[in-house]
Amino acid sequence: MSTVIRNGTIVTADLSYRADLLVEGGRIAAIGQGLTGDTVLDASGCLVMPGGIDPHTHLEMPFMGTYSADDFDSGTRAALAGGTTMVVDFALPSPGQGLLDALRMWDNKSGRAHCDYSFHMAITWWDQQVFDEMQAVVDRGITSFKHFMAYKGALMVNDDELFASFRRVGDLGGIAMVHAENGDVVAELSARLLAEGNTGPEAHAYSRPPQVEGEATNRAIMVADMAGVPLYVVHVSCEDSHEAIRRARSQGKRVWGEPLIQHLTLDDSEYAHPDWDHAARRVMSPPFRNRLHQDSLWAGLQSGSLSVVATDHCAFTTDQKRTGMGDFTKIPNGTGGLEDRMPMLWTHGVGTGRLTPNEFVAVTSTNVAKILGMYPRKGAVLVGSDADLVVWDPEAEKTISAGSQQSAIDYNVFEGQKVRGLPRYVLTRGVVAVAEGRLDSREGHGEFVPREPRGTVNRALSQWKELTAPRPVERSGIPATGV
Ligand code: DUC
Ligand code: ZN
Ligand code: ZN
Ligand code: ZN
Repeated sequence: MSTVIRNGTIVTADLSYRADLLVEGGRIAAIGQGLTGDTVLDASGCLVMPGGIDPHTHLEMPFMGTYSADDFDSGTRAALAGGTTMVVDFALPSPGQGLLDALRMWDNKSGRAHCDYSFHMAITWWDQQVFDEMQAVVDRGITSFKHFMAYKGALMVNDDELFASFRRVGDLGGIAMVHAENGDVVAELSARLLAEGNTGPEAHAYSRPPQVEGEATNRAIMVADMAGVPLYVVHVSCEDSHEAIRRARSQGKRVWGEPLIQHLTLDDSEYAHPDWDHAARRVMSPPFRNRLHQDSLWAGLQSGSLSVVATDHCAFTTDQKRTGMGDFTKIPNGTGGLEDRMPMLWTHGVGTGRLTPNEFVAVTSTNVAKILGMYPRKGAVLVGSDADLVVWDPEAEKTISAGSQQSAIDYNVFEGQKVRGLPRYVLTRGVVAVAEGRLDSREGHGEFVPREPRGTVNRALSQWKELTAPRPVERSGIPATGV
């Protein structure tokens, strides 16, 4: 069984050119002119791109007393429907739970996936067992480790744990990831706001100003530099953290920033909405910011100081959100976006001239695959790469609505938004999952994608620092200590 995609323009992170594409055995078998195959997909007027990779999802995750409502079934259906052919989800041990135990839970849940997937491992507590199990996690092909600097009393790790874990990740050749918000300050501001009678969803945003994110991002960068580990900062929402990332990158540090489609296109006026449900449905951490911060994020994508666009898809129903009525700190944090990331970024990025189609491919797919160690199996249109492809119709339009979405929740934060640019066909390892814009995918088709460690060469720590690392000095009576 072979498939030919004919009459399209192939668009990669580097190039755009007219060619047909032959898919066989789940992979790209040939790229050229006049190719033939058993099935022909017509890509006239369309762009043939690597399928999107969402580097940041939370499917069926236990969180804030409940579970995120989209699982690997509805979540990966949503992904495919929107042109995303792979998700990287977070295996999240509850504090005290072993990493491999958590991984078994995620292995079970992910059996329902309609598209390929990988995992990051979260480090939510620290002891010798965690240290030891990290090796086995890397051996499984999970090479990125996420740390929460917020959610005090639950998932948050302190600086000593952060430093110890970062060093371990660096030694294993992996990359460290952070949710960068100062959890101590957030807890303090939240308590004060509640005491003053600010119980509504808008107080969630007041409790997490840009400064808490800028401070934590800068701290994580410095700790990563001292630990000698590359750093990936998830959901960069504001200039304060973007500025820290820009500076680090200009110093040669291996630091990447990931804005979300929500922060790029929605702003903090959502929390002033008179309808409690409307505002609570948009409660996520970090919260939406004002337009100046949005401009900073777009500028980062344009200049390359920010590397990828994700969703942090962590969807909760209105009923779940309502458990936080009367106390904003109990509103489950999270929003959806998996189905909408690609069309929204195309509409607001390429459609406005902020991004070229090639840059769109880079930030939605290729850069993700490169940073996370799965390029060119994923994120590429090359002979031998997995045939995870989207045939993109730049003229197709729709209005986003919860009524027609794959996600299991009862609303959509982008409700009513018109998008221009949608998938006509989506292929997951060669199998057509969307045809003529209609989803027809199979539960259980998705496979786990192991990823390569980066190795210990491209560390955040600059080479000159390693070469000139201070040696212990022997002086009489003073014990020698190294750095
Ligand atoms: N932020 C959210 O909004 N939800 C899930 C976890 C997170 O960090
Ligand atoms: Zn987070
Ligand atoms: Zn509303
Ligand atoms: Zn997240």
